[in-house]
Amino acid sequence: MDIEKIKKQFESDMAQAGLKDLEPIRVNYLGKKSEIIKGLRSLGSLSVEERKSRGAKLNSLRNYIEEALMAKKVELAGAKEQEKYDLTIPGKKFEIGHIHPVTRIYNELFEIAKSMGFSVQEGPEVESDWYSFEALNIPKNHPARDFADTFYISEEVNLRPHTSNVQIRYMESHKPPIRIVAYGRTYRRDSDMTHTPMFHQMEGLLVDDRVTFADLKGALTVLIQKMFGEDRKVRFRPHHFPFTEPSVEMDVSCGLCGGKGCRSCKHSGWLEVLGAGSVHPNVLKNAGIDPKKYQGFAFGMGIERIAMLKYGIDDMRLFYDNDLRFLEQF
Ligand code: 2NM
Repeated sequence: MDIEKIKKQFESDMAQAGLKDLEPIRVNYLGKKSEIIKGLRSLGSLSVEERKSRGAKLNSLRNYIEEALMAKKVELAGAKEQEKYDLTIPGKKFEIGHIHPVTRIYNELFEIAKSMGFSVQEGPEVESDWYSFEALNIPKNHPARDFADTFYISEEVNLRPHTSNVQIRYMESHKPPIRIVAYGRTYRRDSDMTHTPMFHQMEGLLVDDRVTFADLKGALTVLIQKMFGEDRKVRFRPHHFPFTEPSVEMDVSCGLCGGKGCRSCKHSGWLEVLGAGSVHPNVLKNAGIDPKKYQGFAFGMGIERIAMLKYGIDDMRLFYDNDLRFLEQF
């Protein structure tokens, strides 16, 4: 048996081999009946000298063939993989999540409120008639209590229509001075361009023993100018809420036209941002605080509404469609 001849023959077989040919080649050269294996088996019949030199040559050829087969297999399999994929196609963008615009507004408001000494509080979304209405000085015949406006679980239990329940509960369990903002989901039976049945609020409450309407105006001016920009003007218009007296609505000057009037501000130059007022004595009393000793101011705002003004969004329902083309813009 000529070892060099076997090697040459192997190399020429390998040169034309495809993936399917490798196993027959292996059997042919390294199988039980192959020259090499038979040669290795019959070493015992040789002299010690011959056995050493022939054994070494046969083993080295066997190793060479094994390695060559392995290398060829990797090479051919790799080529086959490449046929399956078009490596010139550009990579896909890796999509990562976004902070929802409502969460972004909340985070900004919380930071501002905390910097002004307010702590952030939350409370139940399913609430009793007392905390949603009665304690807030909202009379039984008030339109807000109508079945058409509020989601009722029963006559006594509702989905809170505002977060004011949190302020009442907080006043019950804490003595003044009180400085809190309440936040969370609220529910009203409304659905159009500017209302969704579930929406978010942040309400603030300050109670102490020498609180005036000037404190309300000063604090809310700081809050809104930090939120929208120091260059924006603010104004307060008289309003009515059952839980505050006197009550106001607060406007910020339109950022698009600078107050001159445009489509965005309905040609008034102003955008409504929140409602506020001095806490009604009945509300303080209902929450266990003596209205002769203490006064306070409170305010409330809709988060989606603030986000719409800040980002120029015209349809509130977009916040809850979960369309990534919308959400990705924030
Ligand atoms: C508003 C407007 C004015 C308000 C009042 C209270 C409480 F509980 F202290 F009485 N919380 N929030 C309030 C006052 C909310 O939203 C437009």
